[in-house]
Amino acid sequence: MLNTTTIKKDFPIFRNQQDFVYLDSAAMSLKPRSVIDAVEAYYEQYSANVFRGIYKISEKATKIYEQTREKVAVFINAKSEKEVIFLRNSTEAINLVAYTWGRTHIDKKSEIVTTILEHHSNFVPWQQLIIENGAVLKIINIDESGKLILDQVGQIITKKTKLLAITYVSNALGTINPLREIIKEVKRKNSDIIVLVDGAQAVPHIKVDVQDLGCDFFVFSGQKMLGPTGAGVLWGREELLEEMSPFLFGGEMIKEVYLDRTVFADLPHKFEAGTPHIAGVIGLGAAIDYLTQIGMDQIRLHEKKLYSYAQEKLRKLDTVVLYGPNSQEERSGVILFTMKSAVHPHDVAQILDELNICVRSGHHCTMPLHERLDLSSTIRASLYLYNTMDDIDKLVKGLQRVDEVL
Ligand code: C6P
Repeated sequence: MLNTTTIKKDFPIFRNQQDFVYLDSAAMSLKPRSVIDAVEAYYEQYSANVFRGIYKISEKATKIYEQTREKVAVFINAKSEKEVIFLRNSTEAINLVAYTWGRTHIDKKSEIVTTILEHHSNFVPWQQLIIENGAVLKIINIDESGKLILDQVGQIITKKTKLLAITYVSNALGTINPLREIIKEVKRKNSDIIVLVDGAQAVPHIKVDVQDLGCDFFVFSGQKMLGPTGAGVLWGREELLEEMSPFLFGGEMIKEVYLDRTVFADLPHKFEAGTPHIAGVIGLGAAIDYLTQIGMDQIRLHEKKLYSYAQEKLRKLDTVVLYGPNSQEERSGVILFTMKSAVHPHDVAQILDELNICVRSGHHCTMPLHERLDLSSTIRASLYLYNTMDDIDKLVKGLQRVDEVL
């Protein structure tokens, strides 16, 4: 297990919130001192715009902003930092692809394939596109354990399929999709298919290698991986990004502007119109340093052990129903459950909050998945590197309290 006593000391919130059990990192991770310091240093010491000034503090801001791009490229094993685009979050990144690549390549004769596991951010942009242009949206289902029915993958792909939009890790069931195999199979059936991976719940928790996965686009959000809000990433294969038109037009995404035409900037700046979230990106760089120093393999191991422990304790409790795959290898540290007594998840979350335990209740932005599970609402406790077995014990005690109260 990770040394959580030391790790907790790195996160000021644990000093500011007494007896605080944070089990909602899938929604938003906590921030270590080093990330807060990096953001503060930018605002206090060199808060200039990037790429615009030829004075020292602007050059420093540009250098550190661009260094983060290099860090991201190494972190996800991109071929080049030109393939790393800074945007606000995963949602914006998926919309960028839907509006640029999607609206150029997908027409009414096309098919898009996605899965029932998707977060709304990797579902609604494609649904809206097919409503607009008459293309077909096909959905890969899950089995009773919450894993994708892999036989359906090969069957659903046709010559008309243009895109597979798929999550790496489900934010609700915690399922880790065997992406490498899925992508291999999909491309074997139709080598022209473009694969977009929603990595929002993967990058913070497991080692990601975009080249090894064989995908074409990959998105993630800094705020779920110890970084500030408002700084996320779109990674795309260089050839694809090169041929795509810009999403937003304006400052910094241009090379030359004439009265009748504009020559756009080279990658990655072509997709970063306007002043970016400089402090956020710099903070993301510090978050990557922190995660790298701890080690992604160690983080994954820690979460696996915690989930195992939680699974055992919650099963013994016999008042909850757990959802998602059983095996630690096939799932992340997301614990999704309902109470056998049919207490409403919001009531459970409220009672837990009275005990300073933060969990999420509702549909977790996965309404189609909840409909598939025949549930309108669930409770989700999600783990990260600062969580401990003691946190799980407190959750279990909290749920016993729920049973007493309701
Ligand atoms: N899921 C959760 O509590 P943004 O908001 O753009 O940073 O991330 C969107 C998103 C996309 N894909 C997946 C798999 C996600 O889990 C999320 C965000 C949060 O589950 C907030 S709804």
